[in-house]
Amino acid sequence: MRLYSYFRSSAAYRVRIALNLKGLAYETAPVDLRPGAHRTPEYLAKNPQGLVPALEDGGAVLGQSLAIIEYLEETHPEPPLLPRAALERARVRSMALAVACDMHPLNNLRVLNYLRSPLGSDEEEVDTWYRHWIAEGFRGLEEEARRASGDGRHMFGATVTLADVCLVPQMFNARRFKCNIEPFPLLRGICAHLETLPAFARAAPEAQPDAA
Ligand SMILES: N[C@@H](CCC(=O)N[C@@H](CS)C(=O)NCC(=O)O)C(=O)O
Repeated sequence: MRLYSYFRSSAAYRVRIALNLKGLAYETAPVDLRPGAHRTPEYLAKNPQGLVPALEDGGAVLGQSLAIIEYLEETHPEPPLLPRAALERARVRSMALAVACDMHPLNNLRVLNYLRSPLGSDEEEVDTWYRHWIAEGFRGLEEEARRASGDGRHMFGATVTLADVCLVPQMFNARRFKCNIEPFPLLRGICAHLETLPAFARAAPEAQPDAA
């Protein structure tokens, strides 16, 4: 398998964690977002959505991190990233989607760039925007984790799930943009634990071949 990835992409970071958790070997094909490598005809031929990550498997290329992770879950079910019971699976997906659908898209590079130009926001306004949406999302997730975590070290129950896979990269982004994460002690504690696990540590931005 080949993963089109950018070291600081939190969506790619999710897929790297999932691949590592499932013990799947892959090669990294770096796509540098800074000069716009994701908008070149070569990359768009691979992934017409023009975003990273994309996973190539057996000649097929798939975009969207959660679609990729669900594909890996179906093709490599062990260890499972979703619980067995339907209601529990839905709860884990609900937390994962809060990150992937409600938080991350508002703070994506192209959205921040659009705020700068043509909308004319300065860096302070962009930071305010960024931090607002992190705080809004984490507020709900902190409470959900309080209800669902079984041990204070995982978002749901006492094993790693898709919700954890989505949380850690989002926390990385929050720290990178100096968001106030003090009000979210449970999320911080969960991340502190997860980041010690080899599958998460090897997926971290600073551990990637294109880290710079
Ligand atoms: N919903 C997509 C989001 C993918 C995405 O937005 N990736 C970012 C990096 S984290 C990207 O390629 N951004 C390029 C841009 O905004 O121009 C997923 O989960 O894969």
